[in-house]
Amino acid sequence: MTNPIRRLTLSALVAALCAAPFALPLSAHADAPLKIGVLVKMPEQAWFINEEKAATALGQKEGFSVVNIGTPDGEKVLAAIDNLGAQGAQGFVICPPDVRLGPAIQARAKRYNMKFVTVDDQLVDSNGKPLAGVPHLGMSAFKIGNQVGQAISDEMKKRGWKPEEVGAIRITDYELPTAKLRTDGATETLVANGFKKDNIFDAPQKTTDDEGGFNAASPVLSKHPNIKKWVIFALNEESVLGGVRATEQLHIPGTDVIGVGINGAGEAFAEFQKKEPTGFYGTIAVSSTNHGKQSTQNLVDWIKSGKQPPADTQTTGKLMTRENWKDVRTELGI
Ligand code: FCA
Repeated sequence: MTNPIRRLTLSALVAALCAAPFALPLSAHADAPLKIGVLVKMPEQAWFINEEKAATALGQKEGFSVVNIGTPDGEKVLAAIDNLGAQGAQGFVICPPDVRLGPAIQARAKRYNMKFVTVDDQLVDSNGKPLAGVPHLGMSAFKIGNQVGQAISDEMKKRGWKPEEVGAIRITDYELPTAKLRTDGATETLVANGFKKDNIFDAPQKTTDDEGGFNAASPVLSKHPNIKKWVIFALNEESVLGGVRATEQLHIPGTDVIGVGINGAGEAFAEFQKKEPTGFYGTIAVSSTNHGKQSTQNLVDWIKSGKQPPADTQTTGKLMTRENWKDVRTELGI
């Protein structure tokens, strides 16, 4: 059997050699300019690209450097922390690929004496409770979900849809607490506005992106060919767009679909710029720029002053549609 301690030491050494062959030894970093990492679970998603950009821009303005690393799984997260440690980084902002990595991430950060904060997805401990001592910044998930439900209800009314003829595809990720809160919030408001509970169908997703949304929604649609009008909601607009693409594949007209997402990033903008409206009606936009900037600022202040950031900061959102998306985008600085 390999000695785990020896293996860890070796892997840290290898990471150090590969990542920063010219880096100074750890002890010499005390006076070096501040360096931090930004680790995101889906580096290809517009939301996370914006967050990284905002962190980098803040660093340029305030004189610290930012290393952006895509970390789609647990192994990549731990390797990224080793890499950062070898480079003498003093902390990182992370949106983890799995919130249950909490204790593992905390242990690895401690090894390098690094501070870290979470953004968007809050890490949990072995009991499923928010990881203590790790400041978090994320959406006010349930309330934003309520806004999704309200936007769908308002648009259903505007189109004169009768509740009994409409089905809902609820694209879910119940392993991610913020995702569950968002879809629970949407459900609560829909039902309060008269949506039929029995007409809400769960579509569990494997990944929180377009593909995950498409693959989750398709079987629900094929199971209910008698339902002609659909509303679609999920934790984010990428998943909802996947669901909308699934309705298009079955030739359900866009006028018979009301999809409302969450995020307000690049994909929604592209959709709003299409000549003809699609089934993607709108999205609750939240400022990804602010998420990236504020969480980075919190971390850097903490490193510099020793003052721990607030335990849980919750941000708000605004409905963005084809009609107002440019204004909302400017307003939120996205
Ligand atoms: C989660 C989602 C992202 C974004 C973020 C704020 O991480 O997967 O799309 O909504 O929360």
